[in-house]
Amino acid sequence: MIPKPQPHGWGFFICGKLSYDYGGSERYAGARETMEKTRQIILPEAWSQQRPWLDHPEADIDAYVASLGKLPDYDLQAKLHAWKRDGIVIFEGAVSHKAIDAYLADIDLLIRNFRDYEIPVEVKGKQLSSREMDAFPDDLTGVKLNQMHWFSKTAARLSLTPQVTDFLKHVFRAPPTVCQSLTFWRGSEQPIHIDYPYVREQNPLSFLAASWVPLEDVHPDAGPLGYHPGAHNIERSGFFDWGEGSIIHDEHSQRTPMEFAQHLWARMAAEGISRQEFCPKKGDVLIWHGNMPHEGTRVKDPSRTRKSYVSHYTAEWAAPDWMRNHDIFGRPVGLFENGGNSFQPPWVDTLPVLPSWGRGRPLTARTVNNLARKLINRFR
Ligand SMILES: O=C(O)CCC(=O)C(=O)O
Repeated sequence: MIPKPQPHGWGFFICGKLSYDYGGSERYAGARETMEKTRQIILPEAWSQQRPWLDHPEADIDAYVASLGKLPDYDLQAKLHAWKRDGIVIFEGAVSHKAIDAYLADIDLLIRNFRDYEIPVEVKGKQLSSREMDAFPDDLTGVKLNQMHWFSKTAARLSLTPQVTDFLKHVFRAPPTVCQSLTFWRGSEQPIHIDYPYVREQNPLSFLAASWVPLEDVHPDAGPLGYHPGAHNIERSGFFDWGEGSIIHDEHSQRTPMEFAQHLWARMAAEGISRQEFCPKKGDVLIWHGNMPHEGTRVKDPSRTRKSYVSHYTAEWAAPDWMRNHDIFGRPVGLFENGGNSFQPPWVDTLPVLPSWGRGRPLTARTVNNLARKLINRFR
């Protein structure tokens, strides 16, 4: 008898970040094994020694751009200078409304049929699988959908917006690979933080960036994204010691995310760096550096939504092995377009995905095995 798959608590996503509290399911043994291996103290040198080229003071952007044969359809040179100076770039009107609407339709479908899926959802801080939920809150307050790029092709497509993948290719000097995604319906009011202590599966740690795509025009009272231009420079943000000198957060950390926020507030004040708010139009996209302090600002008008989709990326070669997945013909599993990668990791092979991925599932060792077991069971 094949045991019926049990919905997973997806406990290993805390605040939408990968954490070590992964729950006990055998189905995610691969994820668990990898994460145990990565349980370690990471010292500031790990950040400083191997950084993307633009983070080196002597990075010569003009020479780099001059060395390129073909230039993209935007001002790459100006954008790279802005990245180096501010740690933020904005592309206006870069995301197609059609692509956004297709993703909103997928979210709508998920919300109407959430028990058909095992999507990691956070509701008011509680981590759940969509299958175990009683209902979504009516106004979707406090709802965050995690890793939708695994389950929805339209989400993966938003992660791989052409100008974003192209720009990140120059930042990393390698194809960007999505390592995490978060979908918010309303302002998150998340205190100021930097991503790498939490999004830390990439090696080296410093090969990290994120894109923030509004799924609608963002009103200033809806709790826009806040960021601190120039604070991505490690000299200005400083390192935060989570305990024993480690710069990453895990279940052994002796200090809390709120202490981290206090450290960052103090650093921003000492450096005289003020906060800017991003109130974009649908179709704009903001990309931030992996060391950029950012936050969800206060929602002044709780009746307003602030639908947004965030992707975190690393360089192709820096992505952890557990993320990579190939079918029995050796083809990568996921969405690979515009020079970027969005893998569906192996444990998603046997989970239900939204129809936007198409009907068939990839023929991986896992799906073939699963099929064979189902057939044997049927004729037994
Ligand atoms: O959109 C927000 O409010 C915050 C997003 C965020 O902090 C993140 O994705 O790291």
